Amino acid sequence: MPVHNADIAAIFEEIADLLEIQGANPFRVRAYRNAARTVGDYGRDLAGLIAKGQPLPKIPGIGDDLAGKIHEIAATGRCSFLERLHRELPAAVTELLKIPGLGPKRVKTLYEQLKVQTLPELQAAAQSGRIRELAGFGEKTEQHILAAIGAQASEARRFKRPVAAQYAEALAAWLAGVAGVERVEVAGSYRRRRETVGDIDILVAARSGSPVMQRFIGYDEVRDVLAHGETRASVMLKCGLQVDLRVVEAAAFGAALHYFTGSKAHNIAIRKRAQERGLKINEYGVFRGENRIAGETEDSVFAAVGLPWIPPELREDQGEIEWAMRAPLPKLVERAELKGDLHCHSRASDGHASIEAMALAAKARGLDYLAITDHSQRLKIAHGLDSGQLLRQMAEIDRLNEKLRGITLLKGVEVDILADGSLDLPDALLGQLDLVVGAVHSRFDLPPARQMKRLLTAMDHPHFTLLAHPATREIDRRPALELDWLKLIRHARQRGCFLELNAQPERLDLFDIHCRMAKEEGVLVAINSDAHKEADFDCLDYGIGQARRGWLEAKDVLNSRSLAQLRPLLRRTM
Ligand code: DGT
Ligand code: CA
Ligand code: CA
Repeated sequence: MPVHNADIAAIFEEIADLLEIQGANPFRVRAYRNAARTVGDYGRDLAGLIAKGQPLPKIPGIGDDLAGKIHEIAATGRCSFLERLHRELPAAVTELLKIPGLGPKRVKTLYEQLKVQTLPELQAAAQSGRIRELAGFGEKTEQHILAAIGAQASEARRFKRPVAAQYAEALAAWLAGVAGVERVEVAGSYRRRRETVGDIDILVAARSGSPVMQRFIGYDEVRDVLAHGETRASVMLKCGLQVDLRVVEAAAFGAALHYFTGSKAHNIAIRKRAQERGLKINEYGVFRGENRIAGETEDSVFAAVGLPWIPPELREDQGEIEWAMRAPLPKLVERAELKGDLHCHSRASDGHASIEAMALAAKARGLDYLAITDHSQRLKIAHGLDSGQLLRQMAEIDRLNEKLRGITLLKGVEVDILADGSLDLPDALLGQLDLVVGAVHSRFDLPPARQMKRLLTAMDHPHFTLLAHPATREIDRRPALELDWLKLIRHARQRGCFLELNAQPERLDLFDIHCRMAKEEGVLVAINSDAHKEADFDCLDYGIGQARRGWLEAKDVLNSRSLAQLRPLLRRTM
């Protein structure tokens, strides 16, 4: 079995989790987490290089010790250090980490104080009310745990966008090359740009006799063929992702694309409209009696039921059909409309590149401005900057701005919002920056009312500009804060602050519904990469997908403004 970078990354991530449960030094834990990310995102196949006898390239954050482990994993598929950790801890403990809201710290407490090692033991402990007694847990957490165990049992695993994209795009490109194939489109939740997908749905238009079905089930990454007929098949890939394929004739492609794009709720609402007009609609077309009156394009399908084409991101039966009947649909924001990025890190805190390198990477991706927002001092684990370091960085940015052409750097900081809502750097200093990005990185467990107060107090600060990743959720890892969103958004408007849509694919925070709420309340959203290295600017595209699901247009997006338009918006007047 070949070892992929993702396999190495998964081993490092597991080591970090187990070390944290053991209470190891946080810097050591962080080193493994960073290494997991770096290796996972690394473009070239490391095991392949090693197999060819080539030396490992110099990778930031990968020292001799980690390089040695990469060699071992590449050669054997195993890591003796991880195996040692496994011997020191019961195997099932890592299962507990899969419950959203249970990080290594809490798992450690559960394991040490309640001897909880498995999911059934966790469920029993929650049901008998023993978990709420533990320091830092409470009744709410206990209920969350029970709900999460229930949800996990009922819902199969979902995949985040980068993994889904990697497999879907490669497979679609491969199918496009098969003889007789006229069109290929990835449909389903992937096309609707949901933040995670349950499976991949691929639609192909092919001439009769095309070997596309055979080629699909023979694809290199296929582990099992789950079902296989003339026009449809389902396979399980080696990575655990299921792919459904439908093959149709070109004359039905639009109808099939609409049907398999979904969502199911949207489809049902459209079918009802068709029935009201005496029409029948299915994946083969729109029919009046026996006559197919539409089906070759999606446009024709919508037109047959009296609607304009609706972008896939809106097809959730969340009012898009009613809206389209009354008024033009929003012209959803596109990646090319972003003029800058207001949140990124450099080597000065936990980023991997110099400020100049980040600036050049942003420029190469068509951005006109970039705010450098390294962490503040409280976040020691990310080497947060103190006042002196930030002042020196501001001087460095001035020097770079004189030299750089075609991109302007803005001086910022990602300042920690402390538990009482105060900010982690002195006012006088924050006032000298172009923008202050505030973020919660600790005390996710505060009671909801105190958490709200914390955020509102932070926004009251005269220099506060932008609330980063407002819900603080990480998909599969940390649940969203329980916030009164309308109140938060209205407070932002009143204070002249903005909300971030963090484009990191494991965050995608704001949620789509809160983007839409911000738009309705007139609060601009900044779609930011939170880049920690040059390649991370490509994440902006995930943010665009989420923004489009939230009905955002360029006018609703702070960083679609030119630098000249942006500057006065960043200057707080209240
Ligand atoms: P996922 O895979 O859970 O992320 O979500 P989807 O939306 O990709 O769902 P999936 O893969 O089960 O089905 C793909 C599309 O096929 C779905 O969005 C709409 C359509 N579809 C599936 N089942 C039904 C159904 O029972 N009725 C209708 N009208 N459409 C359906
Ligand atoms: Ca799907
Ligand atoms: Ca499917």
